[in-house]
Amino acid sequence: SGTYDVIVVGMGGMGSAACWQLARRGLRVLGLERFDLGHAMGSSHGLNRIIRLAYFEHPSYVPLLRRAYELWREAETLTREQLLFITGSIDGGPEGSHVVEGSLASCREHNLPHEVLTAAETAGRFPGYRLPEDYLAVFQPDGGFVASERAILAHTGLAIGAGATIHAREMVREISPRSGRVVVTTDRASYEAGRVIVSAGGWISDLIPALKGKAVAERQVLGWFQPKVPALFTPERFPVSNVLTDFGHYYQFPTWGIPGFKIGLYHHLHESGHAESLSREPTPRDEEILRAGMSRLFPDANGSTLRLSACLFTNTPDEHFVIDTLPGSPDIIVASPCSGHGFKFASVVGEILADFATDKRSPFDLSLFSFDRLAA
Ligand code: PYC
Repeated sequence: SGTYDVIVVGMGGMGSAACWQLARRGLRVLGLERFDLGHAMGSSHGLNRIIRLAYFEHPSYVPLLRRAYELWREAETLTREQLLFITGSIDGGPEGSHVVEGSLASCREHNLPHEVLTAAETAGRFPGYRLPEDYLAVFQPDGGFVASERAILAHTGLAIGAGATIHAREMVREISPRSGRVVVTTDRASYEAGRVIVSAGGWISDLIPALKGKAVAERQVLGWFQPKVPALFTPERFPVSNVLTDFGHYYQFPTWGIPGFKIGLYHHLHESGHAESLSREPTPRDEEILRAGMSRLFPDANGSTLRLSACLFTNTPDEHFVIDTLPGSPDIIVASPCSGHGFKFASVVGEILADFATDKRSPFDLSLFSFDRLAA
């Protein structure tokens, strides 16, 4: 048992960053994680996640991204570990598709350096890419990837260094507001805090019932393959990308860490359900669907399988995040249904959550992420 200023439930990308940001402000912080720290059951394993400024999902993410880059760099300086790797990013698809147009809208609204390339120009410049001939690619030089597994450990280390207490292998059963405080009951003890941040990813609706049916876990599979022409898929020659095609929305990374080309298919096989019910065991069908995209878009990567790994998206109906206080319980702060595109923001979301928990007005427009919109 114990009393804290803030308890953070879920030590993934967002939770670990929030613990650091709160502890560095001098607050008494407890971070709770039901699995091991840096586990492979959630949404951040598989070494890295894309970061990109040309945000096709909506231009209002761009100011958050700028701050996210700064905070990733600050964490790197403090931990002396590289977390951010810049390769450039590509958003590809048919002219007029939401990936290409959305990316351009963010570039134009926020004055981001970018180039629009034809498929032939893309292949000339980045020869791992073989986009269909009538496709366009928006190249933005600031894109790249965040070392997500490393980042969770780095944020947690910074949090501990700043005085936070972290308990892994402790499962939260209940979060209940009680006379101006919040009581958190776990399978081991019960704690009290002024504020509770719930960043429990795929498990969030178990703890926040108002999110049932609005934050739904989805199985996602990532694959690493031995490239047939390895030199085309190094971080120097292969920008990260999202490519929308009529056979799926694929996203890919250069070789890094695991010595293979990494590829995923957005919404994979559309398998949604409770986080516990979704298989983490990859199947031949998972591999087949990744190869279907790789063989057409990146044929020189399409070699033998090195690793397949299942993780979770936690999807809202409009695929925007939830970062807000819980309606009717202002001491409970909710963050994490990030619909598969949240990790890159973890650093800035940690800061935003710390602002919420300390009644500091966030400098960002967060209206896209309000809880209330989910009721509509
Ligand atoms: O943020 O680029 C991204 C991404 C691709 C797939 C999931 N997230």
